[in-house]
Amino acid sequence: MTAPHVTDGPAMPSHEELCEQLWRAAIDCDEIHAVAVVRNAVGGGSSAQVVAAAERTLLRMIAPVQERVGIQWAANAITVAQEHAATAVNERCVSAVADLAAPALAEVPPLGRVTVACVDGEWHALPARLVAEVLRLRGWHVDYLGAQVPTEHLVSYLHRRPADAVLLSSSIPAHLPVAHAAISACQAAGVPVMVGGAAFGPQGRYAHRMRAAWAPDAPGAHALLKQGLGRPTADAARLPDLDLPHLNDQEYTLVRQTARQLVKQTLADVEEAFPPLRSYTEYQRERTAEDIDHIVTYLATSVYVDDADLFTTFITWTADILRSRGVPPRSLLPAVDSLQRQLKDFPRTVGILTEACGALTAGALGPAA
Ligand code: B12
Repeated sequence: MTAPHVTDGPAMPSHEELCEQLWRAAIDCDEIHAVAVVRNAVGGGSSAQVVAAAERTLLRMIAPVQERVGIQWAANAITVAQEHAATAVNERCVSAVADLAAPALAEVPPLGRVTVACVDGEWHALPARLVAEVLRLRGWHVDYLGAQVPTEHLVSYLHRRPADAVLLSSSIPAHLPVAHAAISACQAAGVPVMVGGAAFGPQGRYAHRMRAAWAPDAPGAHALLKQGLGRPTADAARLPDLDLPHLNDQEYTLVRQTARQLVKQTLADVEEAFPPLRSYTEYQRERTAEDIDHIVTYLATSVYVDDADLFTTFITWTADILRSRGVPPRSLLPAVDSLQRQLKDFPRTVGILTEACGALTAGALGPAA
């Protein structure tokens, strides 16, 4: 006679199942269930197991769910309100994971003290918060300052509470000039700087040009911190053109200074070339003006870092966003044409616009254009 098959209750859900459960809870705005899911993912065991599971939950569950929120928003599959709600749920999950792991953190002196902050104007605090929590799990004392920290307040904070390094986060490339100013101000205060987040481009391309250390993620940040970043050199207090000599041509300054006029004229030219705009409601017109304002800001940023890819990526992303919202992406071409005419005396800027125009006509406008 064979023994009956015995199971001890339902099997532990797989990592993929837990991610799916968290996604559902986030999108249903169900904070209680979401916290139960991450509690399940962290589980129990030795202190080392809990700490490792907490890091996995932060980086391989909450972060990908948050990225999925972005993809669904971009595809117009969820609303802005749903995106905000899901982010709030994920923020609560990050806190829950940190609380679950806290008792397991060893009572040993910290590896060092770091400050984590978002650059001025940057609202994307969750990426910085994830970095802060993972560094805590790995033994660092972390002062986490959150979203949009004005540079002068960041520097005065660092004077009052010295840190071995400051870690700056930015998700939106349009904040790169501000990030550059923050990097040199912190270095001038004698504090080594590491940066991260999507704003700094593929492989931290822009970070290196701004003389900041860069890591792709929190484990990478931990590894660099352990190696030591090295104190800033005597020439740390510098004007931006020392790092980016092309700024001497003044194209960035002039595009920034005339931005308001550029937006106004571009809006008028788009209206002329794209008749459907004439019957837009006031609300739709305001959104269009906002889009053109973003186009000019990203153009200026692209000129700042002297990289046409930055603007091309932005304009093709905008084309996708417009298409998923039923607005023909071909409405972007008159805007780019108008800017090319208005800025014809600025060779670097015209080059950037020409490359973007090529990318738009080569396919980004899509079959529905
Ligand atoms: C949530 C969210 C918001 C929330 C943020 C709330 C919050 N508390 O964080 C709100 C509603 C405020 C918001 C606003 C906006 N957002 Co938003 N947002 C997002 C979303 C969906 C998630 C961000 C996130 O948490 N990502 C998850 C983390 C885990 O990923 P991560 O950023 O790569 O971070 C990891 C690494 O980069 C690294 N890292 C990050 N920082 C650092 C720092 C250091 C030192 C190191 C070493 C590493 C490191 O470690 C992190 C963890 O692994 C993203 C989509 C996405 N794919 O990210 C869009 C996204 C970033 N937003 C976008 C946009 C356009 C905006 C707005 C301009 C929208 C608008 N029209 O108003 C505004 C801009 C606000 C501003 N001034 O900053 C776009 C940006 C596109 C672009 N071309 O620039 C995205 C990509 C959405 C999309 N799919 O198109 N947003």
